[in-house]
Amino acid sequence: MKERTGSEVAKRAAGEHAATQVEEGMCVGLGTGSTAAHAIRALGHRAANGLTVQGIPTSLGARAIAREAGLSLTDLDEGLPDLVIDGADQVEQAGTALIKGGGAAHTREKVVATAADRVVIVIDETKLVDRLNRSIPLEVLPAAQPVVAREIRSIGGEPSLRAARAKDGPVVTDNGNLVVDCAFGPIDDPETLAGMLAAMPGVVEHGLFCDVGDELIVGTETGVSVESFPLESHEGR
Ligand code: A5P
Repeated sequence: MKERTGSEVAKRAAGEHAATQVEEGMCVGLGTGSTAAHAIRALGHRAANGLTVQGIPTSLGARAIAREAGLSLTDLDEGLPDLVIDGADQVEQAGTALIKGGGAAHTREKVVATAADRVVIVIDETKLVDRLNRSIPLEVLPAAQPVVAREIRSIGGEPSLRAARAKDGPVVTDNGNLVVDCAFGPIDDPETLAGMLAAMPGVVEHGLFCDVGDELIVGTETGVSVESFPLESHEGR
């Protein structure tokens, strides 16, 4: 579930830095969320100043921001992205794992990231943790929700159907499915958990991304740091 953390200044620093990596003629996957939105708007400015670029949005939200920014849009049928710029809800300080799906867009985000040559993750520094401990969002077929909930409990998780804020009933994704947020406490072995979640019938996609990112841009109040995955732990970062 979405908790707003981190300053807009830090998110903007990360997003705008990522947008500088886009080169003439590229096809760019456009991530979802407030940090990726800064990258999309910065790309819109660059396009207005002559950069030729095409975007593949990962959600209806990203699509709306990209259209407002004046970007040309395309889809995976027309070509695969050279680069994806996307946010995350939590990132392991050391390793390759991160959690996405706070905006219920993780299925398309994972598809576009998997299709891309390079994946750039943009976050503010509040998202970095020693061990992942947020709930993992699952996109679930509506008819499968009770079965998935039982399976999650059987592996020690606590499932919670995500409720909509401005509508009665649950969140419905861009793909017409439900979102079940699953609390597991601190996650020691994200790869193993990712495999278990992926194997559950009715789970369209889970929000654990292991070994998907290539580069991490962390925004702060005063600038950015850029690292390659797998990340190394930095004391006191
Ligand atoms: C969308 O489903 C998520 O995966 C987002 O990428 C994530 O929630 C990051 O959003 P913010 O940049 O708004 O924190």
